[in-house]
Amino acid sequence: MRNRIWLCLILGTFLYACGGRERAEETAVPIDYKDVPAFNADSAYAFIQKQVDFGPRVPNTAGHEATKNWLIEKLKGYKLEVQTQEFSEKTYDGQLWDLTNIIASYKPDAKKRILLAAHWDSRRIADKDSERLHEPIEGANDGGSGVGVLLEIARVLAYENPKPDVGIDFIFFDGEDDGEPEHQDTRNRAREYWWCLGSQYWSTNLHERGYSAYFGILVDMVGGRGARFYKEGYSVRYAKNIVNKVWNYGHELGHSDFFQMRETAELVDDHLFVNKNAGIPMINIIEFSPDYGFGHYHHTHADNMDMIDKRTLKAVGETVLFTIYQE
Ligand code: AHN
Ligand code: ZN
Repeated sequence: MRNRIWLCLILGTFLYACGGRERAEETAVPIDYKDVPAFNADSAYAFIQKQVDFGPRVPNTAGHEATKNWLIEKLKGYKLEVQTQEFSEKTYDGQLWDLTNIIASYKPDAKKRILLAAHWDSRRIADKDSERLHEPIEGANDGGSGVGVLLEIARVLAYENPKPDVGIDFIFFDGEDDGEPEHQDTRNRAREYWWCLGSQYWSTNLHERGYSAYFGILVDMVGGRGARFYKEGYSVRYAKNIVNKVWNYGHELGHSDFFQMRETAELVDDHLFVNKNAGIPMINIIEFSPDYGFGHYHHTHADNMDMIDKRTLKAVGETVLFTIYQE
């Protein structure tokens, strides 16, 4: 990949009024980017397929358990230091769910660290569909894609060169996608947010005392065909400079179709709790349009492999990988 992009800075055009002369001064300033290995979208795609093949990753089910074991083994195979955080939470309908956050560290002794996150559970209902509303979705994009992109980054760190200078912590949050159903008249007020159970737990019970990171990036629904990523509201509120940096990198890499320079609403997602409770500035790369909101597939049975596009995975994966290599 090119490691040098020339930025032409028009330093100034000076008009000399006296004498009527005009002089334009233009200087080309080279910006040295660190070299970055390739992000393999085929590999990320295969990781999504694998998750979908395990079945819905709904807590307290066999598919969830199988996916958990596969994820842990996979991350260990990439020579990461893997820790799990097991806990139980009550759901809005009174079930007790066994949840597991998975933390995998690259260069665990490096001081400067970047946190990369995705949720690995999937939704137990298809409440925005018109049929089979009470059946779990496959969650290829919602759940599968974020994990697929992060696993591919973990593979690159293990097998490709060069290596980044910073340490990286991957966090796979559990229990993200169990917000109350859309069509429901009585709210359970026992807790404020039923979404994001894993990140709510981790952000108030860090896996290591005093853990912090320079910044974090959450990826959620990053594989959809024709996806557009806008600057999400909480990301802008808590980590504006990181949003701008990542979006600018996306453009430099040629992914300006995907990374839209426009803001969208504030979305309750795992990054909110990482920002609020852990005090780590974390942005969210998520498909949510300021015009029509979530994609048509969202929380429906259309969230399957047919709507995953390797071009989207590549745009996001390349941009996130590039970002960590520049630190
Ligand atoms: C809201 O609907 C407010 N947050 C949903 C976050 C989410 C659900 N991400 C994936 N699924
Ligand atoms: Zn969801």
